[in-house]
Amino acid sequence: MYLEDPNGGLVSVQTYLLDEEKRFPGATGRLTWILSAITLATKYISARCRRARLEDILGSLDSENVQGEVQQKLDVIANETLLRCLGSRAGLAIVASEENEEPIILRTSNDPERPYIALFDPLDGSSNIDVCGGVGTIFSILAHDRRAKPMEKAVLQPGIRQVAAGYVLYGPSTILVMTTGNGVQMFVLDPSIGSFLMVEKDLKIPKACKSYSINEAYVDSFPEGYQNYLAWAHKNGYSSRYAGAMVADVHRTLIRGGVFLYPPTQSAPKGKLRLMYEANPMAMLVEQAGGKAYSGSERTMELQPGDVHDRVSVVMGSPDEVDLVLKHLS
Ligand code: AHM
Ligand code: MG
Repeated sequence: MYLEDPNGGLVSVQTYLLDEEKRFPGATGRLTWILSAITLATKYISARCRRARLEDILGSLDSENVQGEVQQKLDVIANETLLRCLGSRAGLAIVASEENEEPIILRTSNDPERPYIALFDPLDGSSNIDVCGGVGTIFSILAHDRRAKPMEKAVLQPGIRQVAAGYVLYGPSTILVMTTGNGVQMFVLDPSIGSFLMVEKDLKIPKACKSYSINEAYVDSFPEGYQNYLAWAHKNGYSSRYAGAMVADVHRTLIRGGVFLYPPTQSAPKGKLRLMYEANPMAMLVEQAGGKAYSGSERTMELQPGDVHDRVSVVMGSPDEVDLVLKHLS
């Protein structure tokens, strides 16, 4: 059910953001304008995902992305859509995508009118689209650091410096979950009016839930602590849920509780997921909802990235469940 404002009006994502701006007397509206580029792009991506089979845009291309991974046709469409929508917005100095080798500098001048950086994973879990499974877009907004030299290095900031983060899940409905550092809000796209409407304000993750989300097929190549945790969970009445798309798995974890894990493996010794495009924005959401997010023994959002495509291990979710995992890792 839609939430209403005190006057009985619907709360769209734009209404919410304009209201949020009022909390900051000096607000310029630039962040709102950037976030509205993301809602525009994701509405378009949502429509393309829904028609993917009909438009023959399922499956992979012959090309690989910067990380040597096969690109899906929709990866490329989603990436171009976000770059097009964000690239024209005043307020952005740099845009970085999981699909592009280098961050894109939108203005080489250190223009003070462009105080933000946007990073995104355009279509996370994209191979799920072929089987009509959930996929999503993940985004992170940082304040631009104009002192950085060369300028691309300005993106290399720890997650605690994010000013906004969120994801859009393209599932049975299209859902936007986001934070600007003042709690987590959830919106559902009403396709009949083309607008994201608020359905939950200040979302909180359950404190505990006996559920874990992990690709357990790799158990033999996880470090011992994760193997011990899983053996302990088996004996203690846990259930397992894994969609294979981080957005879908973290969304379920936020709503139902539990823990989402992607440990280091022999083939990905640092972990598979990307710190800046996936782990940090999800960590900000989970923490803002009252949960915890760690990479090994370190809080994910305190890690200093060395490269924009850095990978990390991930343990995030309900605070009590994350503590139980960490206990087995120590
Ligand atoms: P992608 O960004 O290339 O789609 O990869 C990230 C995805 C995540 O959505 C998901 O959690 C993970 O890869 C699944 O990996 P695996 O198939 O190894 O379980
Ligand atoms: Mg991804």
